[in-house]
Amino acid sequence: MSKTRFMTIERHIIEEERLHPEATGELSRLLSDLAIAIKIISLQVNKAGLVDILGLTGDENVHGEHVKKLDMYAHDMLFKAMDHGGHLCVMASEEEEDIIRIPDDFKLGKYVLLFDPLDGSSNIDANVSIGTIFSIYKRITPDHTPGTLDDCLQPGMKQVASGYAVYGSSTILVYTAGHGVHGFTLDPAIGEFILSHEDIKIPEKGKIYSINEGNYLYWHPGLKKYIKYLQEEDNATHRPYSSRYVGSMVADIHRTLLYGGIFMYPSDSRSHHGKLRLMYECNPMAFIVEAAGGKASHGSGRLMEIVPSNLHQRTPIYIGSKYDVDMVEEFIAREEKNR
Ligand code: AHM
Ligand code: MG
Repeated sequence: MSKTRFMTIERHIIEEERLHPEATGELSRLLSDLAIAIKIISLQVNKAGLVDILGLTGDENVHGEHVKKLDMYAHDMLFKAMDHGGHLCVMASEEEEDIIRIPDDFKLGKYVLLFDPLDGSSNIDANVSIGTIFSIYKRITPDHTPGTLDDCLQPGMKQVASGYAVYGSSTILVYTAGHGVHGFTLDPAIGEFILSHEDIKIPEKGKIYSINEGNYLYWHPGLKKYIKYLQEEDNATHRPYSSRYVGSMVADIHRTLLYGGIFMYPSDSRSHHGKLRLMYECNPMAFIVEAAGGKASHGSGRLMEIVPSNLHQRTPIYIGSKYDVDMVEEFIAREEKNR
């Protein structure tokens, strides 16, 4: 039997807040509002096949990709759930080119919210897991004024909280406010997120690697050697590793968080900055994985130290168990030296 206490996410957030006597409760209310938006998105994702919501809107997003209806639904839902709480001064979404201002008639708060409303959306039609990712910062511009682009463009290490939901065989919400990573499973019967994974710690080393191997030809030679190394036999280091790649970052990183190992989306000779977005995808995941004792790198340094210059910028990412991320960095560095 699990020793986990029966605890809803709202209660958990309040109990966490009590550990910080200086807290005003604003962040707690913000997180609770997010949990509600995620419940509603989850419901819609589950109904996707039923309500003829699958398919394209016909529009393209700022990255030139086709936007699915559910992406826009999730984007609108998050905006509507978060615009009037009084906790935020500005938002930004992977689905929108510019920052999103808080409407004039609503109170402004001290936090900044960035989100990827529905990550892995190319998987929707095949019923493969997808997810929502969020990232929260404190504003750097003066209180009671509208938030700006500068509030959004902060390095990942300045995050105060981040989280994600995976819409998979069940819906799981994982979040951290910097200390401890906690996972909650949505009980559809009562519509509540219940604590199911308390204080998640990522294994120090794993036995699984996760990368799109179709891009092998274009990889850095150090990365090619690293993957070959993982495929060799060695009992002491539990090689060969297994390969797992869902193609939905949230699902791949959620598995990595629980089982250990490494998830990679590298830069390559065709995509010099990789594919995944620093602000909406990589930083929030890095904040969680580091809080769970893991590591996130851009290949030669800490991912969360990147100083962003653009809301939609991309970055290579190597994330997971510390041992495994150290190892890939070493392979890349060694090959760089020999070049
Ligand atoms: P999206 O934001 O358009 O959904 O794209 C991001 C997704 C990630 O979830 C996933 O890790 C990656 O794209 C997969 O890309 P690829 O198909 O190139 O392997
Ligand atoms: Mg995405």
